[in-house]
Amino acid sequence: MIILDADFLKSATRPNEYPPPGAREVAFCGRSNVGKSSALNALAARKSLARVSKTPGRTRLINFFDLRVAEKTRSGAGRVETEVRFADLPGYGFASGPKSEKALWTRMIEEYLTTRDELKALVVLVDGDLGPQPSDLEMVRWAETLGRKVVVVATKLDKLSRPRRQQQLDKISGTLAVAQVIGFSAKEGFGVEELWRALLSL
Ligand SMILES: Nc1nc2c(ncn2[C@@H]2O[C@H](COP(=O)(O)OP(=O)(O)OP(=O)(O)O)[C@@H](O)[C@H]2O)c(=O)[nH]1
Ligand SMILES: [Mg+2]
Repeated sequence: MIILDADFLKSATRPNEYPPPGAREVAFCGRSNVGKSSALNALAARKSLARVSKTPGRTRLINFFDLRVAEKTRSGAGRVETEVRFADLPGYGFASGPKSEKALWTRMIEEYLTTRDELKALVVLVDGDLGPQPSDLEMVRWAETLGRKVVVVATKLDKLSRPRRQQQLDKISGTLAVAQVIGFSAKEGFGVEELWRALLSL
């Protein structure tokens, strides 16, 4: 994948602040600190397009990014350009912080996922080191109930030994009952092409 452009568009909390309809949207969701913003940066081939932090709860608003990418055609002679918009969501399951703030975050995410017409697919990121959590299962089932397409990604796989990686991918796909889980590392950069392919084939 060739990244032609990757730009921050705007931040939003409520529907009236969402950007007007543009390219089809892909939202990144998952528990706090799972690596949503890092995965977005890896796909965009930009180090710090979205803000990354060791402290969970870094992303507090819905951040929209516009990307323009190019793929070689099968023959290799030409290339196809595609525009896609990414929405980096705040994480769920953030344990500390005031209750009122947590309720606000939950509402922000729920409102976006239930009402946004432009949303074409949801990337649900699961911590590949930690393994699947009840909140991950809840998110996948809920997205399916909404009729949203889901792509499950296991992050931070660089932290596991090679033999453990496949075991963990199998465990995640089994627990979440999904056919495919993409093994990913923003740190080492693997899984990026596979995730792009999954997103563009939807
Ligand atoms: N080893 C390793 N660390 C990672 C990877 N991806 C993210 N991290 C680290 O995990 C921490 C959280 O990353 P973020 O991308 O900010 O996570 P997030 O899901 O956007 O977090 P919130 O916005 O707080 O919900 C940071 O310290 C990252 O450097 C990865 O693939 N491998
Ligand atoms: Mg983030």
